[in-house]
Amino acid sequence: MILRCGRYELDLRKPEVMGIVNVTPDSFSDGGQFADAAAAIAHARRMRDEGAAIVDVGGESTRPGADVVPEDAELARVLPVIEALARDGAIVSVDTMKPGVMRAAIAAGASMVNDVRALQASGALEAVAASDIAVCLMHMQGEPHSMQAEPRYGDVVTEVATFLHGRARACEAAGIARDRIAVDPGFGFGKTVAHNLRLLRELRAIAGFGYPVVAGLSRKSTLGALTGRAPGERLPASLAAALAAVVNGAAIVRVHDVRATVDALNVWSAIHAV
Ligand code: 9MG
Repeated sequence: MILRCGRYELDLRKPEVMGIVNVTPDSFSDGGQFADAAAAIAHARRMRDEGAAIVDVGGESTRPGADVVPEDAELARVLPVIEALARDGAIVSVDTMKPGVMRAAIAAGASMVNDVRALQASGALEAVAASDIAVCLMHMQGEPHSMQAEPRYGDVVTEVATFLHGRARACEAAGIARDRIAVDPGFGFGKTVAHNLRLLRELRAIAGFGYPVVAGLSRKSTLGALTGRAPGERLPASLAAALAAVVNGAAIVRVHDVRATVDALNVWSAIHAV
């Protein structure tokens, strides 16, 4: 399977890693905007050296309770980072929900949009359709500030799969070719531990539609609930979750710890090489 990301083609016959680059004040704290950008660029370059195929640059946290960031502030955070990494020749994804940020990021060299709202904001679909870049459509129930209050589903797997399939079809109808689309069940976005575990166990129901599946479980609170560990101590749990996702059909895993994840996936790929 190939994912077309602008001038790049990502070969997904083997699972790949998307490295998380948060350019938010709590991430590279805090020598001011330039120092934050420089630290984020250095961090992303290290991730590429460690084997990340994609670096996902975000300037607004989607964690429950995180502050909403105005568009100009988000642009000031992410654009210098995207420009520098795109100049390096990296496949840069922009993690944003805002069509204005999508358009500016694409102009700055981003090759993918990662949208936790699956391009449902007014103008988002058009922003991506007007380009040749890839999109990751993620499922979220509710809004970031309240989504973990009381998530409810009739059948979580069917509802998430139906939503993602519908959004992918809407993208295709708007002119985004099938080989530019990836989908993501959105672990932790309006989901209990039980919902997340069921989605992970039955990920094939989503992979079966034929779009590459992105899975993001790295350091998430479900892993904290299962292990009792703080976020910085969740590497073993994150590796187990990434491997479980790949075994069940994920093509890309979105992670903080690139080197360890690449090692784990290389072992898995060697076992499964024909
Ligand atoms: C931005 N963001 C946070 N968690 C995520 C996940 O699981 N998937 C994607 N695509 N983006 C995420």
